[in-house]
Amino acid sequence: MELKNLIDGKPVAPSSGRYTEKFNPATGEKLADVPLSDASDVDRAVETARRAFKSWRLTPAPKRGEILYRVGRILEERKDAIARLMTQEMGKVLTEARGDVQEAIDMAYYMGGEGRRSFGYTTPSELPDKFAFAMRDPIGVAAIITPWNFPAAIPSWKMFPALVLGNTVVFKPASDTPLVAGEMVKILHEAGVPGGVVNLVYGSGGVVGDALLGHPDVKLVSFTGSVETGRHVAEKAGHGLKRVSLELGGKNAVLVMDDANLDLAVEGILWSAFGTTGQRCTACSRLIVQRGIYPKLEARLTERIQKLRLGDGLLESTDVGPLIHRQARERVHSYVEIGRQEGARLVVGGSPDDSGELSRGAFYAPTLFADVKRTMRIAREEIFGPVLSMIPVDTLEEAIEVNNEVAYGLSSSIFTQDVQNTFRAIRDLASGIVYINAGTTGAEIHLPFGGTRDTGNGHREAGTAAIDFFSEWKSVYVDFSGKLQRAQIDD
Ligand code: UN1
Repeated sequence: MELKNLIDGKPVAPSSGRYTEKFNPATGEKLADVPLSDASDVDRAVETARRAFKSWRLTPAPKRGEILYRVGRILEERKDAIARLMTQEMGKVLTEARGDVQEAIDMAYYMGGEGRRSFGYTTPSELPDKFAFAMRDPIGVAAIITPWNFPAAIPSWKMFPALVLGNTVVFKPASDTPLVAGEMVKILHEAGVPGGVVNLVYGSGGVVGDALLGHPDVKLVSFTGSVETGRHVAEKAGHGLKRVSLELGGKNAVLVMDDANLDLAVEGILWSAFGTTGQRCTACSRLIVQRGIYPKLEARLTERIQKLRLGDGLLESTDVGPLIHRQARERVHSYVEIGRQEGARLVVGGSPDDSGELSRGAFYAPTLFADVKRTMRIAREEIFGPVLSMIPVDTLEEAIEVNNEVAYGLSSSIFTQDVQNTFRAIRDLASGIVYINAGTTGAEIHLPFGGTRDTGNGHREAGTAAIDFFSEWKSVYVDFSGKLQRAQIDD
C-alpha cells in the first residue's frame, strides 16, 4: 500500500516521488510505502493551513467542539480496527492498543466540551465606566510532531485542543506509525473538519520536521520525542520565536517502602515496567527499594518476569510485544551490556529473543537487574525498553533523593501504607506526575501531563494546561465614559 500526504483534504504524492518502507515489528511483514516528503510539501501544507485559519478561527467554538464529539463517536465505532492496525504497526499488545485509542476518545470528548468553555475572565477596571475582560485567541498554524509509541493518544492530545481553540494544523507523525496517523486525519475530515484545517505530511524529522520549525508561518510547535531532538526543536523554533511545547524523556521510578502491600507493588511494577515493552515515556525503569522488603520483592518479580510471554501483540496469549524495530533492540541490548560491565547483577532476561516465530521480529527478553547503584548509567539514562533496575536504599529520604537526582522528572510512584510516607512523597518527589500505590503509567487526559527538568520545557499537555498552550490571551478594555480616561496617571 502506498500512502499519501493529505493536504487540503486531498491525497497528494510527495513531490520527491520517494518512499520508505514500513514493516510490522512482530512479523517483519511489509505494511506500507510511506512518503518521504520535503520542504516543498511542507510549504504547500503550511500555506493551506494558513489560508484555512482565516475561516476556522471564525467558526464558532461550540461548532468546532461538536466536530470533536463526532470524532469521539467515530473513534468509538472503530476502536477495534484502529487498535489492530496499531498493534501491527508498532507492536503493543491489543489491550494496550485499545487503551491508546480510548485515550484519544476521552480527549475528543474533553476537548469537544472546551468548545463551550474555553473560559477567559472578566475583572473590574480601576477606572469608572470602563469594562475589562481577558479572552482567548487562537494563534495560527500549529506544527504537531509526534512519536510512535502512542500513535492515537499523543496526536489527539495535541491536535484536538489545537483545533477546538481555532488553530489549524500541519501534522508530521513518526515515520514508524504512518497508518494510524492517516486514520486519525481521515476521521477528523469525516467528522467535519474542513480540508485545509488539518494537513498530514509524512517524512523524516530532519527534512519535514526541520522545514516546519523553520517556516515563518508556523506559530506553534508541539513535540514529543527524545531530549536530543527536543533541544534541536527548541533551538530552531526559538529562532523564529515560536511557542514550543516539549515532552521528552523519562527515567521513572517506583519507590517501595518496607510497609508496602507487596502483592499490589508487584502488579503495579510489572504493568508499568513491561507494559508497552517499556516503551512509554512514563514507563518505570528504576525500582528504589527499602532494604527490608528488597529480597522478597526481588524473588517475586523474578518469578513473575520469567513467566511473561513474548509474542505478536495480536495474539491473546502475549504479555509483551516486540520493540519498535531491530535498531531499538540493539540499543536496549547495549544498555544491558553497560549494566553488566558496571557490575549490576543480572537476575533475569538480558538478551534478544529470536526463538521460533520470534525470529521474525524485534523481541527482547524482559530484564531485571539487581544491586544497581544510583550512579550507574542504567540507573540514570533512559533505555526505552523492558529493562528494570533495582536500587537498594535505607530510608524514604534516601529513596526520594535517588528519585530526584536523575536528569528527568516525568512520573514517579510510591508503594506504602503509611500516611506520613505518602504525604512526604507527594511533597518531595520532584516529578510532574506522582502516583500513590500504583505504577508510573496511566495518566488520565483531564489532568496536566508532563515533567520537570529535562523532561520538557515547563509546559504541560492535556487538561486545562493544553488550553493555555494552544491559545493566547487578549486583554480587552471597553471605555464607555465618553471621555479620555488615563490609567495610572494622577489627576
Ligand atoms: C507516553 O508514553 O508518552 O500515562 C504517553 C501513560 C499514558 C500516556 C503515556 N496515558 O502511560
